[in-house]
Amino acid sequence: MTDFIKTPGWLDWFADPSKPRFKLPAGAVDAHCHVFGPGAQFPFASERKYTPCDASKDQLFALRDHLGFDKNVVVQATCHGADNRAMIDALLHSKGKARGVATVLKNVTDDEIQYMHDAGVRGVRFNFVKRLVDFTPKEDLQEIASRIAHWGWHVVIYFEAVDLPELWDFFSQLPTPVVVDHMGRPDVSKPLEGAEFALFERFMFEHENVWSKVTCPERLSVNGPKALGGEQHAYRDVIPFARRIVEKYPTRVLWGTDWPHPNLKDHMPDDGLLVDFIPHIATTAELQKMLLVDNPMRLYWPELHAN
Ligand code: 0GY
Repeated sequence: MTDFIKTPGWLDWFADPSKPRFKLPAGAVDAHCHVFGPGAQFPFASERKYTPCDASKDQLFALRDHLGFDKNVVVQATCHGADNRAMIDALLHSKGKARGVATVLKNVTDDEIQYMHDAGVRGVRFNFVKRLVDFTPKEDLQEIASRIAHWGWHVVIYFEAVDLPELWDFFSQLPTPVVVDHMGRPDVSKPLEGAEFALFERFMFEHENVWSKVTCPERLSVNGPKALGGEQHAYRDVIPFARRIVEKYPTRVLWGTDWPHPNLKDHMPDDGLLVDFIPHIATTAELQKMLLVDNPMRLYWPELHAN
């Protein structure tokens, strides 16, 4: 058994989140969250760039129930590399209430893909955030994408806004639905109408297979979590960016908590307050139902989704 020592300064997830005031629609899906280990059972990968606290499947499912979600999409965290056992273990113990997104290497076999599919994996994640992963050649990713397309899976991409121009052509030829993490991480201190976010909007406009997670205000915000009263909400600087994407592309957006919130440096969000952020970016019951129920069900549980 290995004892892991957390990265210095690591912030643990919020142990006692508030009960959200916003009532989630029936069947809501937390479409971006992770499990970490526990390290003693599922050791963290040797190539990891951080060592987190433990965040088990049971703790994730308890949070799901506390917040009022019905289902989870568990995204493989980089601290586990391409060893998907902790994520798959969560899916297998979820009683059908979790689906997953894996990290795979080019040498993954068809049998392994089939095993993951049967466990509930429906996508792979390609990560271009340099502080999180080592470089993988684009040809390898291209090969993986064409393999997993046969299972009807999609590709989740994580990148920083400044890197979109360089990655545009590669993303454009992916043969599957493509889901962008956290709106491509816009710099929200730049204008909503500025060139950087306009490029991301153009990316969604020109590619009908591209979806976006309108997630992680706590990661993107410069204002931070303090609600200043009146109309000023926690993470208020992120609201216009997320609302723009929700309103322009209501059928291609997803929302998730990002629990247990890896690598935050200055504060750990109260997950209840994160749920209370949702009605500020999806302002009608119809938009909320698309964001939280219809869209994730179409992508992750199509067999249960009526239309
Ligand atoms: C996120 C964001 C981060 C980390 C990971 O897999 C990961 O390690 O995704 C990050 O550090 O920005 O979506 O959880």
